[in-house]
Amino acid sequence: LSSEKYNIKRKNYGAIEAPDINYFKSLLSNDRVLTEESDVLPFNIDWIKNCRGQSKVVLKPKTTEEVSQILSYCNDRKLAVCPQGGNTGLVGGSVPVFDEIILNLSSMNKIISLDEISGALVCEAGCILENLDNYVRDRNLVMPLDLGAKGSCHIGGNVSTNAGGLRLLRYGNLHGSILGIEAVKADGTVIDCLRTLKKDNTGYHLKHLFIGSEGTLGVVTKVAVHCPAVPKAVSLGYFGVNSFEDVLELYKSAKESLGEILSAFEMADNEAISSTVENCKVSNPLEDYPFYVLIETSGSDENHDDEKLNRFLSKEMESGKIVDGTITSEPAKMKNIWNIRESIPGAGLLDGYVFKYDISIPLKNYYDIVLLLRKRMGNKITRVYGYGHIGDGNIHINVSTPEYSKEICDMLEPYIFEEVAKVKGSISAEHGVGFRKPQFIHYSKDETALQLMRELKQCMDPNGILNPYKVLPDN
Ligand code: FAD
Ligand code: 2HG
Ligand code: ZN
Repeated sequence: LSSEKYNIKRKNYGAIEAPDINYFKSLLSNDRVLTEESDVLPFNIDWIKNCRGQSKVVLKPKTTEEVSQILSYCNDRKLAVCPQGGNTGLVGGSVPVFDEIILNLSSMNKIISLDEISGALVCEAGCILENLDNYVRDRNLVMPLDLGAKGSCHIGGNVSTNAGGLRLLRYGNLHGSILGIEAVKADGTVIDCLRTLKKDNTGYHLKHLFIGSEGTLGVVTKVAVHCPAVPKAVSLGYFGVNSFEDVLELYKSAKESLGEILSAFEMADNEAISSTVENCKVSNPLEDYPFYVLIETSGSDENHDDEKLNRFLSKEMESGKIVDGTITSEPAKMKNIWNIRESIPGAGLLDGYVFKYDISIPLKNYYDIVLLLRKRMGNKITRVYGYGHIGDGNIHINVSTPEYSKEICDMLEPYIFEEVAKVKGSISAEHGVGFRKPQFIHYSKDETALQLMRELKQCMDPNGILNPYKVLPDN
């Protein structure tokens, strides 16, 4: 698929020429300037194969200084740039639309320091989340976020999208966990906000500008993250539930009964799990139920935590809200259960094509859109299913089809966003706006807020070279 289907025009940026490539080669070693079509291709295509750019060059800087020099040069030449981390983003933000230069951060992957007492980790933006988690776990700490893409996504990408994930319920969002950021502005200026302090009210909280701005305000080059202590006792419950009302009741009850040890509360409907079992060849330890709930506890006292979880289970089996289930503290078994949950995003791709929606919605309306869509789409699509982070009021709705179809897309959009706007939800809870959603951002953002966003963009990147066509709608 190409960006042509969106019917947008290339803006008036410079076009890459041979002297530009020579300049980049003089700055970086030859192997960090990719220009062969086959080498560049994977960097042009996003994870869900929805967006495909036509970039001719990938640059892989190793240092902040190199990023600064590249941006300063691009800004002078008015060459557009697409910052890219692990390219796992789900809204087309990480790949170019036309011929933007791909600035891939994967070679900036060094860990700089870890304060084992405070838990402050400082590293380069291109570190892979899972590598960081393994590193800090060896030192009795954990990363404060976890997501299915952990094996590929970068911490810089996580920060730039303000990624949520599976344990936001426990650790909060990245605005709380990111202690400091170093970023490079479009003109090459290095902004040094790389402190490791928990508290710092000296003026405007500039680091937050880079959290969730999806590469449109600057390139994140280093981050300082607060890592909590590794929980000594972790248990996972995986339950079959008969109705969505029961899922909500269970959430309320879990908060009351499990309190401070509750670390994840996820749900998936029957079709989310059955399509994953079918397409990804994973096995489901439970029979068929309308809904599945995954509850994780993380605490410091195994006996105390187990007792709490078992008490919760007995109570809710008696009440009938949990119909069937399994609880385990064995790492291998917990991994298998998480693997079912984390495989859901990829399952729809194996049906052919998948339309993905990521919405925040009041819990009482949480599942309504799935039902509305099933009715609306009938047998025009392969399946519609809902799953996600109940604890954060964030549902993912995936609609799979044999292949991309404009007709189906037009039936889904803006319909879904209109439904979300009716209940004052968000049309993008945790994945961002990227290339896929700027034209719909107004369903969740007021014009005054959009105007301030434009002013900020103008101030930080007056030539508009950073990730054009993304996040901000055209006027
Ligand atoms: P990319 O995809 O490369 O880029 C994402 C955006 O950030 C782009 O706009 C890009 O321009 C910008 N960017 C990247 N790096 C930088 C940088 N250093 N400086 C400036 N801008 C930059 N997301 C969630 O929130 N929660 C989930 O639970 C979750 N689960 C996922 C599961 C799977 C299987 C997959 C494929 C994706 C999932 N995602 C999830 C989405 C995605 O993984 C996250 O958005 C992730 O944070 C993106 O990181 P990345 O390094 O791959 O960034
Ligand atoms: C998840 O929670 C991710 O698994 C991905 O945010 C959701 O692919 C999706 O729709
Ligand atoms: Zn998610």
